[in-house]
Amino acid sequence: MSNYHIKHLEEYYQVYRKSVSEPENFWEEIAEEHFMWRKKWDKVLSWDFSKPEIKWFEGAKLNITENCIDRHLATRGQKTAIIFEPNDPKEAAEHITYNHLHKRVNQFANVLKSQGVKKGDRVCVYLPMIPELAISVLACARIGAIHSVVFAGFSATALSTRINDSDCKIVITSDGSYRGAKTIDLKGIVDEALESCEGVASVLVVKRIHSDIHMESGRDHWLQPLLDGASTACDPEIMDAEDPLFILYTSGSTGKPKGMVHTTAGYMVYTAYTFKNVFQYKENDVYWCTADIGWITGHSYIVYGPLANGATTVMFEGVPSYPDFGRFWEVVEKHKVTQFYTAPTAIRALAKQGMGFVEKYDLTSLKVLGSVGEPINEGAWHWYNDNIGKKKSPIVDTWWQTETGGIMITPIPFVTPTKPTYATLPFIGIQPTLMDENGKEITGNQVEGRLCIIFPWPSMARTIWGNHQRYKDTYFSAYENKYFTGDGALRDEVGYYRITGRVDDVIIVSGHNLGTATIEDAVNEHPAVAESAIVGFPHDIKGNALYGYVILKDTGESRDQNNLRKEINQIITEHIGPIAKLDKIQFTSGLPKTRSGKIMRRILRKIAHKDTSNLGDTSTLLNPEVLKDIMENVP
Ligand code: 6R9
Repeated sequence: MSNYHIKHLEEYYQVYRKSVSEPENFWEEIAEEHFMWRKKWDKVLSWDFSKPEIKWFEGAKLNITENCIDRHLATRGQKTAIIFEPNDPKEAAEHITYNHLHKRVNQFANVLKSQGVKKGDRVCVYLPMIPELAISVLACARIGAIHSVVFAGFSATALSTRINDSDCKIVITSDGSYRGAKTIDLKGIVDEALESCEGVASVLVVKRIHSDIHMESGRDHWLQPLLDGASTACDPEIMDAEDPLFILYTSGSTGKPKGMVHTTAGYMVYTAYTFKNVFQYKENDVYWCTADIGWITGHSYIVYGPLANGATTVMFEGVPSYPDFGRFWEVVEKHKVTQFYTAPTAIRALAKQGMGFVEKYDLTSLKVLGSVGEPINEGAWHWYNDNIGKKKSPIVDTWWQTETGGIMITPIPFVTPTKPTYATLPFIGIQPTLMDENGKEITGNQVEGRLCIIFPWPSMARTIWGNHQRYKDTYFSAYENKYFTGDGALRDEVGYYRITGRVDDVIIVSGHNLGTATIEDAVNEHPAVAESAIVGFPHDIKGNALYGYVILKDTGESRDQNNLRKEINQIITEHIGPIAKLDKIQFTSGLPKTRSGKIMRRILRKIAHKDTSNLGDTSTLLNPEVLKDIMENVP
């Protein structure tokens, strides 16, 4: 029996039992046999959820890029590590071997060093899905700098907030990006962001779209000439197991994004191990995850997990709809993709286009299909299973979070029998539980509650950058000695989990986490707005869309509501990005509030869901009269 590669259900249960009854021994064996260490650990695990403090493999020394690149060179040097598929299908794909990757990462690492970047410094990466994105991330890890990748769809304000929060000293960007038929002026966004970032001394610019951009002298440098002059050798910085590897921001219930901090050894071990099993990865497979490296899915399952296994991972620059809705399937055929991992929102959008775009392509290479980012509805699950997987490629509905670093609840393909809309069973080493609203654990099956995890796993985030108290308050204070996920879930009669969605003020739109508070802050910036409340409502393709209730300032003059709607969405685009635009905006005279002044979102949500037959308890409302006004004026 191999604990590293699980091949049938009995083995899963056996390994699972071991992983929870003797977790230290279990993870020690995995770490020992499958990774390269400069020095082994003194202690496998120490933890205290009340502080909270979690340490895995303390005392160990390693560099994650040695595990993701160097150790493969002897046997897989000529093997393709990354296939880059450009936005435009007419542009040739690029195959980067492990040998090449090694050289390019080292050169980039040397460029970073020449710019004064040292171990522990924060580096902001704001790039489209081009090879330099993966390479810059690995180059940071090579020299022990902490990368903070900001998704290149975020606005200048969102970018500057993130740069300043973690004091990045350097930004890596490009002259622009391709997105379907459009180009985006990324460098212009960086320039605007840097007007409010004093700590950034240099900007490295990748040439991608060859546009004529402003280069600030003394600050901005074209990357290529620097790379050309850099050595292809760079000794890896030897890191402690618990040294931070990266910061990645995620939305929270209050306005400011949370910089989740992931550390080195545990993250490496868990992402590699989950990748191997959840995708049943075999040596000559071609694995494709359609996420952007700007999100955790891209960090763990485009870069680190696949490369730690010596896999071939596809990086796709484009969008599913360009040049037409067959693009994903064309890429599957072209590169003979074996594992395909995407989000329900993409599946729904493609399903809507009909089978014409699917039937044109040969999808017989596919073995495993994955889903991530939001609950997958039954219709999308079946469409994916019937038409893409042809009922022979199991769907792994993988539940996890930026905070968890790796996949937590998931079927193992060909091992766990799947069930539509269910993420099924906890992965090896993961101990979930359901809690009720009064803090009591819900035992037994066929129950529903709030999803918590009762024991540490290697890839959990260790803190929020610069705000450990917020880490504790957000994740470890709702239930004593438990990590609270923010999600609701039900457990069926055989113990399978189904994630029902967020139970806090985070809304998942097209698989992206958006905090209502951040959007409200943006809306309130409009000079005519007095107050606002944002809730989610169901949407065919996006899963959820955003509904804004807006109170206007009483200025005595009348204003064109459609113009106001446009202006409000424009402000949201500037502050956060187009993904946070409101689908519906209702102007109202008031918002339902409790006596303590809290907006009763539960009621606003029901109205947005057009479910007004029973609004629940409204007796604690300070101003019940506003409900009538709101319900009568639903747009
Ligand atoms: C990996 C990722 C995390 C939130 C999470 C949950 C939702 C993710 C899901 C899912 C149902 C799944 N979520 N996967 N809900 N089924 N398979 O998406 O991380 O961006 O931090 O989002 O996404 O609500 O709490 P992140």
